[in-house]
Amino acid sequence: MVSFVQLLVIIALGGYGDVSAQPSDVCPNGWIRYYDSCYWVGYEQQLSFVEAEHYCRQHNGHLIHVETADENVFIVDVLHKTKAGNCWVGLSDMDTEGKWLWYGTQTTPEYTHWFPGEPGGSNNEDCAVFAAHHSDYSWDDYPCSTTQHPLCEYTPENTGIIG
Ligand SMILES: [Ca+2]
Ligand SMILES: [Ca+2]
Repeated sequence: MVSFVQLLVIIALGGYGDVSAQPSDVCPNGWIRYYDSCYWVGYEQQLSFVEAEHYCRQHNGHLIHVETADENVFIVDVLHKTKAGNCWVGLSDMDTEGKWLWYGTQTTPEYTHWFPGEPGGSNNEDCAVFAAHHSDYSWDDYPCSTTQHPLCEYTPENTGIIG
C-alpha cells in the first residue's frame, strides 16, 4: 500500500504517469479520453467522408480508427448516450474495391464490427459508418459523398506525462 503522504509526493513528482494525468491534462477541451486516445464527435457537422477527415485533421486528429472491440464498445456507448446519428468510421475501400483500409495509414483492420451482410454496397459504397439504425451502431458501408457526422480520434504524444 502507498500511504497518503507518499501518494501526494508521487503525484507532485508526476511519478505515476498515466494514473495521475486527468483527461483535462491530456485531451483538448471537450474531447473524451479512452486509454491513449482522445475522441470528438462532430454533432453539429454533417460532412462527406473526405471533408470529415479534413475536419478532424484541422483538430490534429483523424477519423476514428477502431483497433479493438473495447474501443468500439466505448465509442458506441458514447453514441448511444448522446443518441448520435450516423458517424463516419475512418475505414474505406475507395482505392481497391473490397480492400478495406484505415484511411490515412492505409493499414488493414484487425478488428471490424460490420452489420451482418455488410459491407455490401460494391463500388457505390466505399466508406464505413457507425449506423444509427442498428441498435449497436454496427458498421455499414455508405457512399463517401453522403454527409455524416465526423468522429475524430487524436492520440497525444507523451500521453500522461505532465510538464
Ligand atoms: Ca483507435
Ligand atoms: Ca466498396
